[in-house]
Amino acid sequence: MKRSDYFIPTLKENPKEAEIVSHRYMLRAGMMKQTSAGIYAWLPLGLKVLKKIENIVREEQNKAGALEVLMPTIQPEELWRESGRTDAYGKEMLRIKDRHDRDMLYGPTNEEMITDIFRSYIYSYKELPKILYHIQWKFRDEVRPRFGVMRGREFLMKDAYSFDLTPELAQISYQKMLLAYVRTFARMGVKAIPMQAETGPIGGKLSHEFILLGKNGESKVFAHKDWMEKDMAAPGVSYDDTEALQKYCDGLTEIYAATEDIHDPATCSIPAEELVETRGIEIGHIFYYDSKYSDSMNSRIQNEKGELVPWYGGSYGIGVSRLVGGIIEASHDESGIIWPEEIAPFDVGLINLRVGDEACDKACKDIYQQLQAAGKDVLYDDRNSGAGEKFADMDLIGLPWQIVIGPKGLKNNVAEIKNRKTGEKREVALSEIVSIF
Ligand code: P5A
Repeated sequence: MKRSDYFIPTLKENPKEAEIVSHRYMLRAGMMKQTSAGIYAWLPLGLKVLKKIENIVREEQNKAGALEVLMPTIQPEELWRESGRTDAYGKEMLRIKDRHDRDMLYGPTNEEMITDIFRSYIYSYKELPKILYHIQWKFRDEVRPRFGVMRGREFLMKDAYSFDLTPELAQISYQKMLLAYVRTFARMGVKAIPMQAETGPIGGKLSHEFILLGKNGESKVFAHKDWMEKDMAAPGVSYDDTEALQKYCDGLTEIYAATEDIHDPATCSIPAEELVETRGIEIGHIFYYDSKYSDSMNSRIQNEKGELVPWYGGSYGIGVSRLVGGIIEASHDESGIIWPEEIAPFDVGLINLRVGDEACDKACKDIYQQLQAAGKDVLYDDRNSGAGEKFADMDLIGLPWQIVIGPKGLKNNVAEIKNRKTGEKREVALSEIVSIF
């Protein structure tokens, strides 16, 4: 993509309303624009990152055996009357009346709707287990939307729902999602710790929050001091091997963190001297809610004996839009964002230091075309502006690699290559550039 054809409205000044670094950088890098408090329009660069995150979430859900559906954002309130949750979200729930005066709402979550879908079609234990998920916008009229996409009113969530015949089988679905989450976040280049948590308005018996540790986190947490070194992704464990899955989940307790509210660090399974206090951002939350929605919404299935029995379920959320901000919180420096490779909006940035100079233009065009032919997504800064501005913009946008082409280097047939994360720069012969990436 040529920068001159693209749309990245970068800002030089720090926007006043942005209190934390991710919000500042998202606005300054022209990734999104606020349209109402806590509601954002995603601009091309921001949308690219959002889609990359969404796709990793989707691929890992599919690998764990979850099936994708797409439910609407607008729901009939009737379903919530059945579950008895009409008031569970209080003023956070945005209620709407349609032209026939029917009570509708913009969904803050989808337990009721998925239960209604399930009970309409699935009657026998033979069709279980099932995990259904979707990636859809939610609305919660937060009292204090803040920190940009981190606490929005409209936000993108991946929410999955599991259905099993017994509580024991439901545990396996829960464990599958737990492992899928660890793998999902590892692919995004961030480490999130599963931490036992309260179930809140979702209800139920067991829940884990996935906490991305960082100094701007909303809640205070305690984690094992070696949390960064502990490998959690469990490469050998298969989703079909229930024994290995169980063992894996049991093993995780050694790095569980605890929040101030829920666990007194003194009661945590980790000895006090091995705990460190830090802050965290909740990027995912999983719940086991037993037969709560099966019972309240009168949804029954047949067991092996032909009896009508409840099913046991859980729900599993990931804050997809929150992750964009969360990852920036975890990966940035004073010049801007440092995207982990898998979610970077482009693979490489190409800077032409002297637009209009025949040799520079030609070398850039050649490298741009060669990289594209090799399947790389390149952002080519071909604007006729100063070198300082181009460097600053490229650092702010945070692509993993930069290639800089200028008249000096071209005399020796070389370009400068910079790694955004390490800052390391080196000269590379023009003919070798493509083979590096
Ligand atoms: C789990 C899936 C649920 O709603 N029902 C379906 C369950 N859980 S949750 O913890 O309330 O939300 C799941 C994740 O969504 C993100 N999130 C938000 N992101 C941005 N702005 C918000 N206002 C917001 N509220 C929740 C979080 O990442 C949370 O873990």
